[in-house]
Amino acid sequence: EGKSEMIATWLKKHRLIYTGATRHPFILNIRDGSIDLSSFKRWLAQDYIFVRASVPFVASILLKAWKESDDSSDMDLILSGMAALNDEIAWFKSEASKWGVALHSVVPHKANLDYCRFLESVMSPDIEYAVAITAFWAIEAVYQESFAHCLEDGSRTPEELKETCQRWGNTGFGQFCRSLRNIANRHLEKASDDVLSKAEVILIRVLEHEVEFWNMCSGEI
Ligand code: HMH
Repeated sequence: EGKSEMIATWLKKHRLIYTGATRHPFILNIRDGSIDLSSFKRWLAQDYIFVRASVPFVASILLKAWKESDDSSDMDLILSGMAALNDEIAWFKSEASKWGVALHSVVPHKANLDYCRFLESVMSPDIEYAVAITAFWAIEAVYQESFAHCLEDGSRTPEELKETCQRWGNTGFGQFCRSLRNIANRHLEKASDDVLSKAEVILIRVLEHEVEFWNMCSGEI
């Protein structure tokens, strides 16, 4: 089995769950304009909590890159990801006030708590860089593919949601995800079979958590 494009191999193998995460009804409902605004507000509030939890997660990847990577440009890319999180947190605050969502009183739902706990487990120093960067790529790629789909020709995304879709669906973010994927592939190429199987499991876990996260936002709770 070739190791040169592990991510492509895994995406083929786990196509169903990947499509489940990137073409979830929540996203399809944004795309066809039928999204219930209370679902969108629930997503906004819950994702703010998740994005805040992503800061130490990305910081842990930066630390692993500094210790384990042979290429200093890895750190530049991860640092730009951290800077984007800073921007994103400010965006969530202004978007929430626009929609009348009170971020300080948001209670995280179970799927969100589970996902944040998973992020924390990947922060452990025991998790190899190749495994953690695979998780980081998958987390970002799901949002990129999902929201870009809402902006494609033929989509009927409501005007007031287009800015949200642009945040993750823009071409610059697409390039960022491709660069992360290249880094992941490069490190997976030289990884042991043991690390490879851990990375594959992490990838599936991310996709499952993403589906649960969308489910939580679509639900009536
Ligand atoms: C749940 N997954 C979730 N939220 C996000 N903001 C991203 C991925 C992308 O950063």
